[in-house]
Amino acid sequence: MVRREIDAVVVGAGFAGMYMSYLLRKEGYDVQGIEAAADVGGTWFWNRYPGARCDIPSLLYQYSWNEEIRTSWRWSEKYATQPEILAYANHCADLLDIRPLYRFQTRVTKAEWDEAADRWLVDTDKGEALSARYLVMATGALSVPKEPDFPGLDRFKGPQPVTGRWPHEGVDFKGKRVAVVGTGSSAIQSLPHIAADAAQVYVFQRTPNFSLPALNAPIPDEEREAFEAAWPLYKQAIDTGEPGVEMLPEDWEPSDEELAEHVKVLWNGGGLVSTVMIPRLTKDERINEAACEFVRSQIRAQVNDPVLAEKLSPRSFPISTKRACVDTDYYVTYNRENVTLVDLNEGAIVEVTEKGIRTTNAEYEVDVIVWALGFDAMTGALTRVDIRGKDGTPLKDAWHGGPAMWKGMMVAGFPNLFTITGPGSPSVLMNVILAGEHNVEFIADVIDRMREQGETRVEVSEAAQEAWVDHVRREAEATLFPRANSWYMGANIPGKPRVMLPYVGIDYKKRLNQNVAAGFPGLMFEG
Ligand code: N01
Repeated sequence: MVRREIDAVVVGAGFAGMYMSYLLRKEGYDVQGIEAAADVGGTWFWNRYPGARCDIPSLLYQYSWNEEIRTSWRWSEKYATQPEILAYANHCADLLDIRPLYRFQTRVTKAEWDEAADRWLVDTDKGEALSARYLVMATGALSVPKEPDFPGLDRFKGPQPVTGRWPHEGVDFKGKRVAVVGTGSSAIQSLPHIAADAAQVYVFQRTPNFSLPALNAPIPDEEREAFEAAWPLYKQAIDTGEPGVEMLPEDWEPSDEELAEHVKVLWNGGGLVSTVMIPRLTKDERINEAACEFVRSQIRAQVNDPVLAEKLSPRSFPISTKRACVDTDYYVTYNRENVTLVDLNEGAIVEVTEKGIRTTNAEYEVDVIVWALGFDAMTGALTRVDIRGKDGTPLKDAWHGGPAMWKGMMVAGFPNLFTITGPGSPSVLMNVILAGEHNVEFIADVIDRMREQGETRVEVSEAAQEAWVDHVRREAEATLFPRANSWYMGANIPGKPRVMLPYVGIDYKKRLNQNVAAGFPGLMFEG
């Protein structure tokens, strides 16, 4: 087979993949991008369910590295909708002239390390065979939806859209009876929209979630101007890893009254800020429980029926150990006559029938079933490609006991393979566009150094990887995160090793900068 020889394959055309491809081309490398979707956007290409929005303020949820893009784009609302973010991704792709680098509607099926040539042999489902010095997986942390696996799925006659892979033509809920299964962010954002159209909605809930009000609104001009004035300082904070805003000290020891007041003030500002601005929220039980109880009191204040309010109130995990949701009108939607909560703790789903969903208690007849079951997060997109490292070892086998990797970017035994926002990096715990930038720039630094030194191969040492995995584990164990059955812990996918996937430390970018400055300790270069 004749393989096209190039410098790098970049898989994925989300924000991280586009930046990686752009940077490599700019530095003179021959890059081939590969993307399963028909166009750019990554998660924002697929998640088109009604109500899909970002939970990071839009002024912050954008590339920080390109002034032309930043100054030529104007976000309309505090939290951008999926169509607006997708339009932004297209705007970036146009300005960066990125599309010629990509093959769209193409998947990498296999990537095998060629030990003799120091190259990756990459195959696609369109029959293309490539030989690349570097393979960069910019495949996203939340890109492989968890599929429903209930018996009888095929019997149901109506549509069964999955939130993470929403039909482009949309779904018509007008006058329909609808089942929404799951109560994570995707369900919480879509329910008010579905309920406004549908005749009847049944929400199937296994575990209630904490949701915070978005308080979304158009961005006032003064706020835009203030942001613009503060931008140089934000940018500096992004690049150095310093906090961009003033925080209370980590050893803050408030009285119960001070704590309650602080939580209330933050809640009134809306969004995830209510959680990130509370020191030790995910470390200190007293502080965490105060925040939990405050949110529960707000659920009681919004939901008319006290029994229903209690069912919607999380009690089984500390707040923020599962990602808190950000909503518009989620809880008050339960006051509508056409919305019914089906508590799966009172009767689990047994099967999907021709007419709907049957639990141990009843059959719910519906016209549409919306599956909002989440994702095989952080590892799913990597392990579903047949990636084979030295000695033909499959990545899946190397990760049998959990994803061992260095700083979420490199795996021992897999030379010249890079991942972006992978396990062991902050990834989904921070603004993921910026997390991607941090990884892309580090990877570009490694590749540039290799060109300068005439090297053909880089691999992380077993010792450096072990030390990092151990550090990530110890940091997580000092928090309340392991108490939740969350996708952070891999607990939402049966059989997945229970490991805290993202890195909870707040020093990641500083550590990357130090590693570059010190000449990449832990990495072994050859060639
Ligand atoms: O998924 P989830 P998501 N039977 O995993 C339930 C990001 N995101 O797509 O908790 C019955 O949170 C499951 O129940 P349980 C964001 O980072 C961001 O909503 O396992 N129920 C849960 O209720 C988010 O955290 C935005 O008991 C089953 C739900 O399905 C992440 O994506 C918007 C079940 C899954 O919730 C994932 O959110 C949307 C079963 N067999 C998503 N299996 C923004 O705002 C699963 N469930 C940017």
